[in-house]
Amino acid sequence: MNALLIVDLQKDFLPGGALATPEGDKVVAPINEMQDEFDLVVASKDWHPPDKVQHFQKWPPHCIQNTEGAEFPDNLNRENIAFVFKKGTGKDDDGYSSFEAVNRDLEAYLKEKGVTKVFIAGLTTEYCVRFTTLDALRRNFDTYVIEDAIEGVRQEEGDEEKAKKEMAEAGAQLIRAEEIPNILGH
Ligand code: VGL
Repeated sequence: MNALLIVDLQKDFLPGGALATPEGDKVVAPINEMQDEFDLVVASKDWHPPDKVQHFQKWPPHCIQNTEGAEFPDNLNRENIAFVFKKGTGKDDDGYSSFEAVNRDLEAYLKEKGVTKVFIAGLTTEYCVRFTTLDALRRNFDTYVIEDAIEGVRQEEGDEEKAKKEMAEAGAQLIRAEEIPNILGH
């Protein structure tokens, strides 16, 4: 079994949002198109309480529970999303990795369904995509990062490249969306 994991594709991370990636809106169309390829589609959301402590000293307040900024973009196809894993819900955690979700255990969920291959798309390359990918590898999933379906927050020049290199060196396969059918044997 294979799964697509859509990481933190939320309005606050899109251009105009509270913690915008400059080109985050570019990933929505490819993510819509690729969903049919997978046995399972799941998503994660950054889901912070308003009184979050340390994380909101590092970052402008974003993805606050039950606010518009925490919603998926209106043009994202949500029909196939089997479950939304919410993380960053504590007062003190950064909650960068989707595997930190507290409403359901992502690793157990995927393993119960027999998923061995995890394909990662979404936002942001340097933080939640990176931490989620490294955690997927630690949990022994065959882990693919879809390069044309992720975008960086680009705080510093070179951060995105550094993040991609770190993911590749840890064992992730960096692929392009057009390679997915081939990898899945379709
Ligand atoms: C993220 C920065 C701060 C992310 C979350 O979703 O990648 N980045 N919080």
